[in-house]
Amino acid sequence: MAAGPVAMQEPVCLINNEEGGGLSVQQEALEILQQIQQPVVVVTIVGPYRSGKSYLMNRLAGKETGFALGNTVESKTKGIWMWCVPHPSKEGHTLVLLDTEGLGDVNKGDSKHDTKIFALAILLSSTLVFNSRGTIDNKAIEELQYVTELTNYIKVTSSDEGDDTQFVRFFPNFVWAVRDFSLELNIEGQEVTEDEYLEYALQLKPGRSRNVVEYNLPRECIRNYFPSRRCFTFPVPTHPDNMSRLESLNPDELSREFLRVAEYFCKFVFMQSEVKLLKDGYEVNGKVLGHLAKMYADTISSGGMPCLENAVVTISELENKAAVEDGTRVYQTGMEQLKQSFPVELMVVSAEHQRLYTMAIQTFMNRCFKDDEGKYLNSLEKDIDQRFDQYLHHNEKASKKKCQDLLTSLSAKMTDQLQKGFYAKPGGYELFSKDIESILEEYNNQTTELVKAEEVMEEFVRSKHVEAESIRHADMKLSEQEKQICEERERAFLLQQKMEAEEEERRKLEVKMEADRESYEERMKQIEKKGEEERKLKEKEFEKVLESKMREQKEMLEKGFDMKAEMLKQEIEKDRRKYEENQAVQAKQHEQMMENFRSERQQQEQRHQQAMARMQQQHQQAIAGMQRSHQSRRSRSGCTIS
Ligand SMILES: Nc1nc2c(ncn2[C@@H]2O[C@H](COP(=O)(O)OP(=O)(O)OP(=O)(O)O)[C@@H](O)[C@H]2O)c(=O)[nH]1
Ligand SMILES: [Mg+2]
Repeated sequence: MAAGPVAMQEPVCLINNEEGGGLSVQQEALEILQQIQQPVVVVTIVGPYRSGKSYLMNRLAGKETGFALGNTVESKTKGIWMWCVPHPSKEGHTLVLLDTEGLGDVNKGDSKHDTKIFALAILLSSTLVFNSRGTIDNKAIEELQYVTELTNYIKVTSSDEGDDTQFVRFFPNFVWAVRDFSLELNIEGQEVTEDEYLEYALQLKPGRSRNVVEYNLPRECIRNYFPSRRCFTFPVPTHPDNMSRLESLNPDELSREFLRVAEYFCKFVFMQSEVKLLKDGYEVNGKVLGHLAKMYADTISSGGMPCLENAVVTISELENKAAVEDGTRVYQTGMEQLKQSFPVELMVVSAEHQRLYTMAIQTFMNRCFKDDEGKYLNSLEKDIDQRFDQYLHHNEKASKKKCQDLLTSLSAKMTDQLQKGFYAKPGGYELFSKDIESILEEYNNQTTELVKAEEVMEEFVRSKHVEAESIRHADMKLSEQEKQICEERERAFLLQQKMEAEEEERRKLEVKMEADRESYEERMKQIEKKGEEERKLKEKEFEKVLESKMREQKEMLEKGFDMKAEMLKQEIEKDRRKYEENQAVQAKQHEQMMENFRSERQQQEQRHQQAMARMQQQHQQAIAGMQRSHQSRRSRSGCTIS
């Protein structure tokens, strides 16, 4: 499972207000987010200043204190503060709580700043809590006027400035927390739920007068942008005398009803808040949230408009690069461990390569997204392939050294005897041959399955050939014919050894070919799986939007807003067309990527076949050459050895 959240004892500032109106992301917060590999659920609270936001966030964090509260009329929280805690009910997830600066503080005198904070809150969260006091009346909704300005602060694609029809795809779920609520939930004599109360407050008025348009605008924005809306009404938490020391009160000093609603609210937020998603449904982890915060804050601060699609592209590049590094690390760490025990059998290297390759590709796939052309996967493939070759080479080197050392030690006595001329006597050739034989027998026993064993043995036998020849030549015990028989035997043995060494090379190539074939199959399997997952994510995102828009359209139709319903109908049709076009493009791109991998594989296979054919040809030429020289010597000497 991904690394857990950083144990944060208290919140830190994520986005700071700079002098001159800028907003800057704080390094300390980014470093914390960097370490969070888990998917994040981001809950942000916004709302008028001095409305109890920080207090409610502390309850979500399960603590009495944390986000600083102010007891004067002056606004307390500045910028955006962050607290990352382990998610209380979703194992393996981190809950990121963002507390924001209060909106509407007249002393600030800069309503644009408020809209920027509001836009950032929306861009970063998966659940947005709007916190206000009293009731949801027109004044409260006017306090949410920032929603009407979001088209100036957020765009979905680089070309659609001012188009808000796609906001619903990316916007968080919306929760309205009404504090110090003292009314009865009763509308026109009917008891209603809190959610019905909210929906009632968001109803549109018929007509086209300026007043009606102004009245409807924020309501329409809320209805159209936020796919899900919920409401919680909190009573006053305690006696007014206690209010200034709310943080230090015991539970029995708090109103029971307040505690009940607070608990219900927290439970809802924990259970229903989803993981923050990027466009096309990719899950955001702490690291990506950090990138997003930096990108969005920098853009907004410099007067630009964050573009969600561009952000996804930038982040996918960063993440895909990191995914390649993750994959490489998994492979390399494992292979380095095996390297400790080099030399090992070729099959052991190959099996470990295969196991780690699969793990590396899986690791890559878990993190990568929008690698539509397979560019990053390809680079991981190439990197692993190169490393595999290097490890094979290291193993061969170690193996060769082991074989050489073994032969040196096994032949030490013989070398000594050679130097002392021990074999320079009648019958010396037989003694020499026997010694060589027993050295080779022992060598074979100890090097079964070691790579390069045959090659090293061939080198050894070849190196002793000159000495064998002079001992044979000088051996008075041998007749001329016997000498010739011995020479033929030596040559046959050398030929045999050369063939063994070549066979060893061929086996190596075969193992590599098999490894490449398995890797290819694994890769294709994983690409198919990833493609299917990505398709499903997009489908889910589209269905969510569709459901939200259809619900709205139905309501508009029922309430007699025919024109709005018709507009929504057209919007839905346009969305569907776009979605289908997009899916078709995606499918084509996916097929193209598969095709590229298939053709690369064919080329690789061809290269292997050619190498194999070359080897076989060289092998046959070597045999033919040996046979020719064998025959010519036979005809010259009249030797009868067959
Ligand atoms: N009446 C009332 N007061 C509350 C409630 N919750 C907190 N307070 C008090 O209101 C004051 C402000 O609370 P904060 O949580 O700091 O409010 P805030 O919205 O974060 O304020 P800013 O950061 O300045 O925007 C503190 O004295 C709290 O004790 C509540 O539900 N009702
Ligand atoms: Mg506050």
